[in-house]
Amino acid sequence: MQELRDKYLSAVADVTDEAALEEIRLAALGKKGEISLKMRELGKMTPEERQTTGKALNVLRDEIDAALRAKKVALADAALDARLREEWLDVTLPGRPRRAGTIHPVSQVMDEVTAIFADMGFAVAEGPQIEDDWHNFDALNIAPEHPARQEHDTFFMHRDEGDTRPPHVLRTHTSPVQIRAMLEQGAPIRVIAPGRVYRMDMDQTHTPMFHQVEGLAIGKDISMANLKWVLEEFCKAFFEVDGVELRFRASHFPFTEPSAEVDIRCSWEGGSLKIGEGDDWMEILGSGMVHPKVLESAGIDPSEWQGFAFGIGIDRLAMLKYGIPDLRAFFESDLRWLKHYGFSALDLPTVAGGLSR
Ligand code: 2U9
Repeated sequence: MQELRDKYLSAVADVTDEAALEEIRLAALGKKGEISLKMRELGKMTPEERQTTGKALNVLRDEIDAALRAKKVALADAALDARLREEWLDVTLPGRPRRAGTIHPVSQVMDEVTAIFADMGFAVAEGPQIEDDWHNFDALNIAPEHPARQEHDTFFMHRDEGDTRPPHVLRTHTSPVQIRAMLEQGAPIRVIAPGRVYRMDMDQTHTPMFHQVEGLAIGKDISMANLKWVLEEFCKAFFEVDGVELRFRASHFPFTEPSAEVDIRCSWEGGSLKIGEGDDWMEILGSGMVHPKVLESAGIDPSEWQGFAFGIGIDRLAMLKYGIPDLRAFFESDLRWLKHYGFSALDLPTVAGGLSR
C-alpha cells in the first residue's frame, strides 16, 4: 500500500504536462487502474481484512485523487503563466499609424459644386448612364449626321442583328438627365445634373470617362443676365475669391442658342494659377439659352418658357483647384500628388500646356 502511495504520489509530483497526468490517473484510478483492481479484490477477502484494506484503499484513492486534482490546477496555472509571459506586450509602445483614406478630388469637387448650386436653389437630378440615342442626341437637337454621333466618338452598346430596339449609348453628357427632368416635372424648373459621362477620347487632357455638372433653369423670363450672375456666384464660392470677372465668348452648341463659352480672369505667373486677377483668361465652362427645339422635345412650350443651361467639366476643374498636372494622375492610381500637394489649392505649380475640351 505504501509502495503504491509512493509510486503514484511521486509520479504526480514529477509530471510536467496534462496528458501525462491523465495517464497517471488512468493507471491508478481508471477502470482498469491499479487501485481499482485492488478494490475489486476486496470481495475475496475475509470481512476483517476487507474492512482494514478497504479503508486503507479508500484513503489512498482519495489521497491520489486529491494530488491529481491539485496537480491539474497547478499545471493549468503554470501554462497560463507561461502564456502570459510569452504574450507580454508593452502598452507604452506608440500605436501603428493607420492609413486614412481620402475622398478622391473629383468626388470632392463634384460635392462642392453640387453644394454651391444647391445653395442657389438648384435641385439635383440623376439619370441612367446608358441612354437611348433619342435622350442623348435627338432631344438635344443633335442631328443624325453630327460628328458626335459617329461610331468613333461615342460608345455604342452592342446590338445583335435583328434587334429592333433603339440604339443605346454610354451618355456623352449629362444633358439627357435634364431632358428627363423636364419631361417629368415640366416648367418652371431649376436642376443640376452631376455625373459620369463617356466619350472616345484619350490623351493627356482627355479620358474616356469623365465627370460633368450641368445646370438648367427654365422660367418665364430667365435671361443670360441671370446665367452670368449664377456663374459669377459659383466662381466666387468655388475658387474662394471675392472678385471674379467672367467673359462670355460667342460659341456654338446644338442645344443652346445663343451659346457662349465662359472664361475667367486669371494670371499664370511663375507657373502658378491665380483666379480673379491678372491679364489672362481661362476657359472654364460652356453655356447658353436652351434651344427652343430642345424645350419642345422636352414637352415645354418655347413661346411661353425660356431659360439657360451650362456645362462644367469637373475633372479639369479639380485639376485647376488642386494643381494636378495630368488627368491620368486620376485614373492610373498615381496618388503621389495627393500627398505631395496636400490638397492645398490654386497657388501651386499646375497644368502645363493648357487644357481643353
Ligand atoms: C439641356 C439643354 C442644354 C448644357 C451645356 C455646355 C454648353 C458645354 C461642356 C463643358 C465642358 C462639356 O464637360 S465638357 O466638355 N459643356 O459647353 N453644356 S451648354 O446645355 C444643355 C443641357 C441640357 C436640356
